[in-house]
Amino acid sequence: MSKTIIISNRLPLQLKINENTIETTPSVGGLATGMKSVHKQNNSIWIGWSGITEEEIDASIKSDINTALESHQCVGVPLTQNDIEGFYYGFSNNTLWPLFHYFMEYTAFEKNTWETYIDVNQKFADIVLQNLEDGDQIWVHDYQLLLLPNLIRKQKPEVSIGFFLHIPFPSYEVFRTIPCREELLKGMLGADLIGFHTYDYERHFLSSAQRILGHEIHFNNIHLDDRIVKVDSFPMGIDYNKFHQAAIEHNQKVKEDQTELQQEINKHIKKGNNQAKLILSIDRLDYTKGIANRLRAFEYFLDKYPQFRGKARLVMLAVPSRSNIPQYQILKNEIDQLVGRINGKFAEVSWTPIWYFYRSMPFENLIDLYISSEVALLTPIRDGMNLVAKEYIASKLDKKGVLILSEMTGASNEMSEALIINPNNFEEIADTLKFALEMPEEEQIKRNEALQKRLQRYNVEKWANDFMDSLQATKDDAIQYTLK
Ligand code: ADQ
Repeated sequence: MSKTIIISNRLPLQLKINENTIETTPSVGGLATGMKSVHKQNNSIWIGWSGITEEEIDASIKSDINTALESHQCVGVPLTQNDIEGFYYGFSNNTLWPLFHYFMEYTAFEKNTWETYIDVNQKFADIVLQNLEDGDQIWVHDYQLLLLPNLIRKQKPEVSIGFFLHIPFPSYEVFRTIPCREELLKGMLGADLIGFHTYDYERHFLSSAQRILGHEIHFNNIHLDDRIVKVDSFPMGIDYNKFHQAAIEHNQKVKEDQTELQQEINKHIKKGNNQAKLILSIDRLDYTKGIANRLRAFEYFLDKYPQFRGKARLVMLAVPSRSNIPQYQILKNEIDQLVGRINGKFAEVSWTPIWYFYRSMPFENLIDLYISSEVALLTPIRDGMNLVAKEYIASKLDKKGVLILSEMTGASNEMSEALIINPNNFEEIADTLKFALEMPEEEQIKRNEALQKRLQRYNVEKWANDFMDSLQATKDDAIQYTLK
């Protein structure tokens, strides 16, 4: 029986080795949750890195690790410390990530990390080829594996390959600056179907393929010498029911069963009419997410509208990420200083303007925060999609709450009922915050009703199925085309 092979940099589970026992826990990220519906089918395997380098694995437990992975339909790609340095921290996150998010000043072009990126993509290809059988479909994910589609295609010309990019694809003028631009495009064009979150990213990619490689484009098809590659947009949804259900369970909890965080929130904030409203922000600590901007805009808001001092509080959760890359350390220091300065400037005995958490929180607490906050303020400078915006809305059972969302996120294209802002315009953010905090409940409900309907319909399962159906259709068309 043919199967689907999902490939991403990381496997959808975390491994923990204690002495001689191996524990696995599922990963929480957007991609892992998103692909669950495809992966849970019996005829699918997931190939990726386990999160533990070869140097960290004792030879005596290697086979136990493989068995543990196998029981979750996973296959590990063995990577060394050197691979991770050059491929993950180096070329993926010090070159592609900043460049694709328009942070050109952070983009390093280094020959050695590029070479490791090629080697590691080849390691992934080798494992895929070892597991590939006739009739299998392949779905490759994200910017760490741009070369993989073509590496597989070269060995297996007939195989069906889909590729999805989770981050923005930049405009041609930005993309053309990278020395290995041709190799990257050729790598991606090994796929039959290339998917992006938005129509804009799709157009940028088509324009680069045309202008850099000189390919002919008809609508969204790229004509290669021997094949046609289809390019399309597939805006990723969320597991709507998971968030909706979690919110129901949250609301059913009696006081004693509530999380400590929820009890604290209740104690400090929800004090009858005199309550301070919560403004929530959640992101990985990343310069693309506009966290420093958000803090400055919040400071400006408290300066411009002093009537909100003591009446509104920013709850900011920043999840540690890539903390051994210098830019991330610099950003962490900047945020620490900003939070300290703003809290020092405005705090009163009974009110601190910002609650700042720098850590990962369990899912239960994420739900506490989504449900308890009157406003979500998400201000990325660039973001492929932004799932937090969708999760916030899905968790609002009573449909009350206001989403303020940056126009630089992919999600803003589908969420026009949210309050859409330019993350660089502090004046606009401050005015929108005031507007959000004063928005009548009927209007909140009306906006969220429309948003929820859409999120429920275009959920992550639909996203994955649409992509797979389109991949199948592309392959069928290609067969027809060759027969003609
Ligand atoms: P990310 O940059 O990681 O994803 P995002 O889309 O917001 O950004 O997804 C983050 C996910 O992590 C959410 O599902 C959220 O619930 C979860 N999460 C955040 N904080 C958490 C915490 N403290 N504990 C547990 N879970 C937490 C990349 C791209 C995005 C794109 C996604 C999916 O950068 O633009 O939307 O992939 O394609």
